Amino acid sequence: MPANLPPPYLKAEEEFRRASTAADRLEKLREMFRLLPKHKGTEKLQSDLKQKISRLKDEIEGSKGAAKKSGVSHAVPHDGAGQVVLVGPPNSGKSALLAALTKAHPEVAAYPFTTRAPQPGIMMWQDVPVQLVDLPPISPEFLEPWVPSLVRSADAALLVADLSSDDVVEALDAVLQRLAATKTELVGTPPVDDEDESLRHIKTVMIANRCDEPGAEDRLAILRELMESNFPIIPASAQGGQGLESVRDAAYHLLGVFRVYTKVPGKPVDRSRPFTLPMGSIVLDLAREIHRDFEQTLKSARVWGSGAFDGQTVKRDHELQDGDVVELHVT
Ligand SMILES: Nc1nc2c(ncn2[C@@H]2O[C@H](COP(=O)(O)OP(=O)(O)O)[C@@H](O)[C@H]2O)c(=O)[nH]1
Ligand SMILES: [Mg+2]
Repeated sequence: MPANLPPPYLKAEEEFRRASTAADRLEKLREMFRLLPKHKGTEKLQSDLKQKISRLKDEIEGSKGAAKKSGVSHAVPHDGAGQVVLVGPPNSGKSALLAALTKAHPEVAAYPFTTRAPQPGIMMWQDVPVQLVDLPPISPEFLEPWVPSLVRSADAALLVADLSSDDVVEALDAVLQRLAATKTELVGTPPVDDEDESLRHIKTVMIANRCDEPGAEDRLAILRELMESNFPIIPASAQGGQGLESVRDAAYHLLGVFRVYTKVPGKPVDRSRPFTLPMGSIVLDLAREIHRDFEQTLKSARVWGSGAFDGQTVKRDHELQDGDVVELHVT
């Protein structure tokens, strides 16, 4: 958590923690968003607050609206280090990418609209599990009503382009426009000072899929010319395997997290499962992640790894680095 949050914000946060109804919690979250200074250092917090507001709003509306009547909820509980949705026009290869990168077995077919429900799968990036979620396509004529809220509650998106189609750019524009109409904007770089609490920016990388198909190279050149200023573009083929390792890297790096390993005093490091924390996290953030009570009881920590650190004792506000090994000392 960034230091120096203003007292009115902290007060609202305290009231949020104590709020007992969903409506009160929503009101407090909105107040926190209003009171939060908007700058680079609070970027992650801004995005977390918007995500929480969006989810809580869905929850409140869902419990009185259509979802309850039909008994169907399409929400996908987050898993792993973060959730990345696969978004794009029909037949671009979203399901094929999920199948190539995870152990999930979505239906992949040459006809559009094969995917009807969200399909999650776990992709490994080194030793970190990342959740990918395959979604139904978005086109000028077609948008499942629950898709925007799933995109809004994700941590990031892969926008999948179809390099086998001459309409590749128009199809992507339609996807972006339909989502924007629901106040959901896919962007390469989210703004750091956005004051509109209802507008969600989702950090996105474009995957130019089906790069093995005839004519793909020319279409890729056009795509780069028109859209590379908005999104990083990674050419790939779910079928041929080209570019898939870059897609894997991109999906992980979109999450903006790093890894920390923990050890108990006198015991070896637990390498089986890294903790993933938002960039810039400090020892206290790790402690909170492990156990609520550690916030109060944490005294100091020892860190191995980053730079000069080889078991040095550090303070609670010491900033951690990727790959650090941390031993927490509590009272
Ligand atoms: N040549 C080629 N075909 C692909 C690639 N990715 C998907 N396809 C084919 O494109 C069609 C649509 O794929 P699918 O994953 O169902 O698309 P979705 O509608 O975006 O989920 C299927 O026939 C796939 O086999 C690729 O990278 N190269
Ligand atoms: Mg599909």
